[in-house]
Amino acid sequence: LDPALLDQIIREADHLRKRSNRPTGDFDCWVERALKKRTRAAQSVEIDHPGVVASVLGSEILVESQGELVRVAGCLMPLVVGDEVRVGTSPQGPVITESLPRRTKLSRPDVGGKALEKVIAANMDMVMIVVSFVSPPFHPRLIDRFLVAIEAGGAQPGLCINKLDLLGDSPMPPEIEIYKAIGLTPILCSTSTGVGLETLREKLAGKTAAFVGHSGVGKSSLVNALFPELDLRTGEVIKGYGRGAHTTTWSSLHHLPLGTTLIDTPGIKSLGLWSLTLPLLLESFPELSGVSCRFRDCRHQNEPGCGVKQAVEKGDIAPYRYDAFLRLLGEVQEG
Ligand SMILES: Nc1nc2c(ncn2[C@@H]2O[C@H](COP(=O)(O)OP(=O)(O)OP(=O)(O)O)[C@@H](O)[C@H]2O)c(=O)[nH]1
Ligand SMILES: [Mg+2]
Ligand SMILES: [Zn+2]
Repeated sequence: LDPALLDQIIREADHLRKRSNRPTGDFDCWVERALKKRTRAAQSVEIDHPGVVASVLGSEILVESQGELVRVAGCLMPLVVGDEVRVGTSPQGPVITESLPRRTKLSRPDVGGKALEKVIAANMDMVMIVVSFVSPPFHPRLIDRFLVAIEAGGAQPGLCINKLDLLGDSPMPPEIEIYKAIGLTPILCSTSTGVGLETLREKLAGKTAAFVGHSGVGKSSLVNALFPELDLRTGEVIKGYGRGAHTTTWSSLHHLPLGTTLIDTPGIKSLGLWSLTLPLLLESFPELSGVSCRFRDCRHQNEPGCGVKQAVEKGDIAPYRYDAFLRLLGEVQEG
């Protein structure tokens, strides 16, 4: 018998004894009872199957398993949409028997307690940052923040700019070329006219992708456009404010034909960065980390002769992105 398992059984036996009204008798008897309890527990869930968490509503979890949605009540595991689990049937109903390690995740600090990590979704190959033209207005600053959070969680970033129909004859914002230059070519699209949707579909083919961004940019509309049978709820942008009405209130996962899986998420007001370090920040700015600077551990901030600052002055690094870097540098957790 494995010594760790033996230890565990002894602990369980001791626990049974302490909880009993008559904690007397030979300890062996309590070990025997603990073993019997284990056997019963093992019998009550005979088979479990792989599944993926499709939505989480408090302790109620919807798991997609074997092509069906299974409702698991009273689950105490800290699961998020996209988590891979095993689900089985106990006499009390469906239970999650195991949650598997996450391959990737997207996190932010918990709004309630900043020292806690809040995982938005797990196991996606790509996180599609969605922004819009005009309504809500184009907010490129959020893109830089998402790029850091996505890099930290191990998924690939994508950028989708929706509501192209609203741009009219106005010129393209200059930031679009800047993101192209760092390899994040935006997909310009409109769910109203259908432009760009085929490109988006191709980009996501066979992948698991989460749609993230401000409220009202059209995340749910895009998921609906890619898979019309879904009919997710969408909501008007509040007139005069240029903001969405926070229509989607929980994340949900959907399997599309041809092996694509999409995760719709609620719109966020702002994105805090979870455990931001200087190395992570630099990895999120490939155009900065690619420049050689003669100082080791340089913050590329005020150091005289810094290679990055020289590259900005020569025009090799977009001042807009360098400015974004400096803003985020102020949020780096020291030590
Ligand atoms: N003009 C225009 N309107 C769009 C487009 N895509 C979506 N909308 C509208 O924008 C509004 C918001 O769309 P949603 O899909 O609910 O936005 P969301 O990002 O899911 O918002 P939250 O769920 O609140 O985070 C709705 O009124 C949509 O009809 C588009 O390409 N062009
Ligand atoms: Mg939505
Ligand atoms: Zn430097």
